[in-house]
Amino acid sequence: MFKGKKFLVLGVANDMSIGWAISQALHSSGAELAFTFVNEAIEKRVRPLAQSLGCENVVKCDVQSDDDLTSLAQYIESKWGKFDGIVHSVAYAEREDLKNRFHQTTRKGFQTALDVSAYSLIAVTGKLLPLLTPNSSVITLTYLGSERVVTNYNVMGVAKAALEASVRYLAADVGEQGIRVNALSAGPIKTLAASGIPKFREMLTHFAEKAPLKRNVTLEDVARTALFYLGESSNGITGEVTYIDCGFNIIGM
Ligand code: NAD
Ligand code: 0WE
Repeated sequence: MFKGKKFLVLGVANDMSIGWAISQALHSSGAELAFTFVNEAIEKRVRPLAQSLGCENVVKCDVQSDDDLTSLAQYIESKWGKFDGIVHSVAYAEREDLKNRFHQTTRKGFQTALDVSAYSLIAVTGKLLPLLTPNSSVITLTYLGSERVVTNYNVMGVAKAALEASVRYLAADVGEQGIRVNALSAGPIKTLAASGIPKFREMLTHFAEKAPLKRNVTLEDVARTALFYLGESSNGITGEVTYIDCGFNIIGM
């Protein structure tokens, strides 16, 4: 289905990452991949994972660095020339901002969360735009905390609101080049980004009790929907935020 197609994946940290689940699904469907890492600690995990798919395309990109974004574009151009899509699976807020009261969010914490988690989608898409083929697809990962208050999600909720709005403005902007931009809003999954979040286990239990499907969301659930949005099955869809949440968001009481 994706034979001969090439996708860049940002945000694989380990074998539990949502980005990795999407990468495995893409690989199984015949796609060629490239991966980025933010620092050396993550590089040590990403390289072996990439190699397990027979992939040598691994490059540093801290999305807070304009130089890294420029060298990422140069790397992709040298390896591939043109390519077919981007999986943006990156988010970060300072730990204190996911623990303190929301009114204690610092200017620095706000800037970091919004820069890494929202602006990076604009920057990455913009830098790579000349290399994206017509009919290519960009996806990003978001969370319900953008539109509903989720205890402790705090400034990340503000960042995800900015990310989802950016998806709409990007979709409107790059649509004339035949490029689509969509967000997948996943329910809670125990990944690295979820580790160390107080009471995450309890959140998963609550979610599985309340969600219409009476279970938690799996990495495979997200990966399957990601393939739909990355491929031609979704050719008429852009600027959307799609829930992959076992129906959790529809419940009032
Ligand atoms: P993860 O920790 O595996 O992935 C987050 C990635 O962001 C890591 O690879 C990390 O290295 C990367 N990153 C952080 N700062 C960066 C920077 N400055 N430059 C480049 N990369 C940077 O966790 P995950 O749960 O797979 O998260 C992936 C995406 O899914 C995030 O956008 C997250 O908000 C979103 N999401 C997660 C859940 C969940 O419950 N796990 C639910 C909905 C949405
Ligand atoms: O987007 C996320 C997590 C994003 C995240 C996680 C961390 C933990 C480690 C961003 N930055 C950091 N910084 C760190 O230092 N999710 C959707 C998962 C998540 O995180 C929560 C959640 C859910 C769900 C935090 C509080 C409440 C719910």
